[in-house]
Amino acid sequence: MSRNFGKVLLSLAIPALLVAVSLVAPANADQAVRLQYRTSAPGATTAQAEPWLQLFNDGTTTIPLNQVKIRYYLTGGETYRFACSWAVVGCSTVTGQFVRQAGGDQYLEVGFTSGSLAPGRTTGDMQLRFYRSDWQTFTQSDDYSYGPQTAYSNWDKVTVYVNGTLSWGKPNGSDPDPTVTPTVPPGPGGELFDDFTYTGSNDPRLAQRGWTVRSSSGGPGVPGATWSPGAISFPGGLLTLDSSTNGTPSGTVQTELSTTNRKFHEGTYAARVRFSDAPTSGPDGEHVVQTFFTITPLRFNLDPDYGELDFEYLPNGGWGEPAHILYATSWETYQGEPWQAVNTHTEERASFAGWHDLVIQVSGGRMKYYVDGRLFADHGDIYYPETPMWIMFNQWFIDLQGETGTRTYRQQVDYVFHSKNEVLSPAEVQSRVGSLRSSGTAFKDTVPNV
Ligand SMILES: [Ca+2]
Ligand SMILES: [Ca+2]
Repeated sequence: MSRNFGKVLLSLAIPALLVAVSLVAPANADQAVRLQYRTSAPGATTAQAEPWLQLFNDGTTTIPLNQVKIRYYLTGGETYRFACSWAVVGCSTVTGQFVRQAGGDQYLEVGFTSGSLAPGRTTGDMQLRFYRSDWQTFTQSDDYSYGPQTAYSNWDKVTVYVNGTLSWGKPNGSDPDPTVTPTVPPGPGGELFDDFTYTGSNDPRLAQRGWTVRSSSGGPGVPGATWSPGAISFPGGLLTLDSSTNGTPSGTVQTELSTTNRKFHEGTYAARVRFSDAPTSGPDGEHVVQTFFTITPLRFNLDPDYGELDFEYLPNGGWGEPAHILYATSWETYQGEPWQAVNTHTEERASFAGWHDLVIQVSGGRMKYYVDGRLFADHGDIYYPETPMWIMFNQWFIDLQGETGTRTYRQQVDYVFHSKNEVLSPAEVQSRVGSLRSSGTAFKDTVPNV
């Protein structure tokens, strides 16, 4: 379905929904919600705002929490990051995003991915916090929703919407009418799509379209190995990485394609990737790593603004694993010497040879990794990326097994897709890519540089 068609359906559906609501559920009597607020950081200026909230259902019907949005209004357009410190309902079900309003202000919109609130019940404590992305102190006393009270009481300067209807509180003046398309929707902020229809790694369109074919030496992989543009090709519109080794470092060729611009942060990442268990030629058994990932530079050891989200397939094991294994790994940071990794991972010991649809959603403090539509990993917390990243594909060798004869491993990628600031399900990604292809689009990049 094209995006325009979807918008038409949405605009038709809203009036019908309003009619239904006004006939069936008058005056919100059945869904009376009430919000209490306190802060645990009451200072007028602070390094971190700490609004604690609890939501009450004073009505007579159960409210699915995924229909609830809580808005906390801020003054000014600074870039903030949201975090959930602790919640009775579980921080993993609590989302937060900042929505820009007309006039230059913004609100934090808190939502829920699951759960429900029965009549007479409360969510209990939700200990939330947010801070400036540069960790500078800021003035919170001018924020509309802020109050200095450190004990819970009803607070109408934080609003609650149920199914898009204002159900508690008084919005800040420039709050968009929730029944109308927002002035600044939290929707897509640009798309990248590449079907990899290039003539070869020396095709000048690669650089024009923001790709770097790696030739510079260095890690990861075997020290002394060559990163070779000549081992990257595009037969039939498939990015093809042919990494090989003759068993010696100087005879080892690794491959990498990276976006040139580091501009990808929150949103949805997707690629259709073909992993392989066996070499296309030569003896098998090398500890090869086949990847789709995002990454930032490490400015210094244990740089907290480092970020990396990996799909890594090891067809022959490695890192102490005896056989094929797929990892999804999310990095807070690391240092090289002595080696210290601050990361979390999910693994599955199975063969993933063949084509797979890989998706990573980055939003609201969570990173969800999907393989062929199945949720493979769900990470968050300190591992959430703080800054924009590059998108990369590479194939490299952890170490060498001492076989003789040259062996070549092949990883292929059919397409890469990213939608900035938009969470798309794997099925929605398929639909979006299908629409791009049916409109004859082989490449598109509307993701702004940052
Ligand atoms: Ca980090
Ligand atoms: Ca393709």
